[in-house]
Amino acid sequence: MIKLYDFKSSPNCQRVKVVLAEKNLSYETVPIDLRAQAQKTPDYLKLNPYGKVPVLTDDGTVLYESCIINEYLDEKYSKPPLMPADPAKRANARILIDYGLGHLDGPYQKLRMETMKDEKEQSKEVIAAAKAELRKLLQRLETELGDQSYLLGDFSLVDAALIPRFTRLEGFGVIPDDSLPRLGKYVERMKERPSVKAIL
Ligand SMILES: N[C@@H](CCC(=O)N[C@@H](CS)C(=O)NCC(=O)O)C(=O)O
Repeated sequence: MIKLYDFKSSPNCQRVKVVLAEKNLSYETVPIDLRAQAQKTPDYLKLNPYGKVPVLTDDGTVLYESCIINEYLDEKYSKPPLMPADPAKRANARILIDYGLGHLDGPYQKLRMETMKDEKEQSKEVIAAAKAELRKLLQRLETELGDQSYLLGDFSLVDAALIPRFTRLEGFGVIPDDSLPRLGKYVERMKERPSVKAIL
């Protein structure tokens, strides 16, 4: 039986839940209350020494790091496949995930931290600059999408990895934007998928 140690609103848990749903896998959820620091208890640290969610266990296999968990699920439960068969295309998929999560992270965290401040203390300039930088970086994904429905053509681990970030970018008002028309429609399309609806 698969178990997911989960915090409901965590984007890192959400991307794993999207893949579990896309593969129609049943699993048990173990709620971990991050506000109560349940991720830092000695027992939890035995599962994930980083002290973070998610953790996924599967018949004695214990895994952490959401994108690594998703690759494991795709390799072990291969239907439907969520990565291309071709090694070069697989590598490109990983580049897109790294781009969307890693490369965008600087301005994304800047925006997040600034908007978490008291409204009076927020800098409009910092917020506007972070949004502009994010929109500039998102052009790469706008181009990658082209006329396709999903980032690799068919739904893949790339879409699952990035959707929690896109929904947050939407929450911050970065998207939709006139400069990113395809991405805007893509996020709407993604939100119609049952696996994504379930995490919203
Ligand atoms: N790279 C990790 C990041 C995991 C992560 O940062 N999880 C957050 C929740 S979204 C967490 O557990 N934060 C609590 C903490 O750091 O103490 C992954 O992809 O799984």
